[in-house]
Amino acid sequence: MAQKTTLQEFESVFPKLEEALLEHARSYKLPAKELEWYKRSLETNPLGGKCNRGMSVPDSVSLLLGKALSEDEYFHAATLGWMTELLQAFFLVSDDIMDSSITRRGKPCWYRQEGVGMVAINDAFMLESAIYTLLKKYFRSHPAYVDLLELFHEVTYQTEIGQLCDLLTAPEDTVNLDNFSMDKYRFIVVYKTAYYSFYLPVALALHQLNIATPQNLKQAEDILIPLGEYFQVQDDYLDNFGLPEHIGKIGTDIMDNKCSWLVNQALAIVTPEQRKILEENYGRKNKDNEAVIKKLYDDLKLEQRYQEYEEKVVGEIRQKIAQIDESEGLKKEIFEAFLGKIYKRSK
Ligand code: DMA
Ligand code: MG
Ligand code: MG
Ligand code: MG
Repeated sequence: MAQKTTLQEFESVFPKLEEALLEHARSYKLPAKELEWYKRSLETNPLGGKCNRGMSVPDSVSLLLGKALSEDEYFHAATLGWMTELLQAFFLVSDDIMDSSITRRGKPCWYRQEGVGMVAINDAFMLESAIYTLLKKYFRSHPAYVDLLELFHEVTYQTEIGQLCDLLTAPEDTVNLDNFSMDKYRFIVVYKTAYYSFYLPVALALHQLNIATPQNLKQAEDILIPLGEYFQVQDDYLDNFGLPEHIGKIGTDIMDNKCSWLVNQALAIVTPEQRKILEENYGRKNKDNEAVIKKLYDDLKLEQRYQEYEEKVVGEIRQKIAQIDESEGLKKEIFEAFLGKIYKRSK
């Protein structure tokens, strides 16, 4: 029988990885002050989240094996999970700068913390480097070492082209609603979110067990990418309709001129008068303009439209899961576990 990990068990692996990263920095004789800085970044940025992505690596490995993991199997799976969380930390530190965000996980964003500022850019790079330090230390002799390396590189690139498109579709000084479309939206969210959040953990689990094939990787991708798209629609919905106490962050999409799911839905149903309201208030760095858009979203009943979307897309994803051919080595429960964690989420 497979066994699900707990946040406590998963977090208990981190101190050993942190020590390995600090030891690696010490081997370069990094001075004490900078070592302390790196430690502070490592203890702030990868921690404090739900760890859904990271924990899904040991959970998937356990489901693939159909048994509870040995201590060594768990350690390696959790290490791959923490590498996913380090990748996420690297993206979030930089995303919060680029999105001018205020809070993350209920605290000020890293770049807004005491004395940090733009040093955060270098801290983001160092969080990315930490992935490869750990990969080398713990997987150098694993038969899938090169596959794991290439996977992290490819998924990083995919996330970066998604972020590029997200940013260039949301210029700070010019609002042009004609730049938005659901096709553009899909490109952005599939690349900026779905690959690293959903495909990566399952691909890592398959590689850890040396059972990845082009077939099962493709099967996993065909379900996990739509699942990741749904997850980012939820993120966009919660940016406006979620409670900061729940989501740990304050929404910025309206002021940031983002090609969000909500604005695309609004554009599909507005009257010419309402479109004018959008044109005159969207993407302005001003609370009053933002309030006008929030009111418009309420008038357009976007909350209800989101709930209809959610039921429809979840039905489609459940169907896809039911159709999986498990003879390629995958297990339906892997995908059911992901869906169960995000369905109707409020944080
Ligand atoms: C999320 O986009 C994508 C990455 C790569 C962090 P986002 O800016 O909507 O995320 P958040 O709402 O968490 O700032
Ligand atoms: Mg953001
Ligand atoms: Mg962003
Ligand atoms: Mg968001």
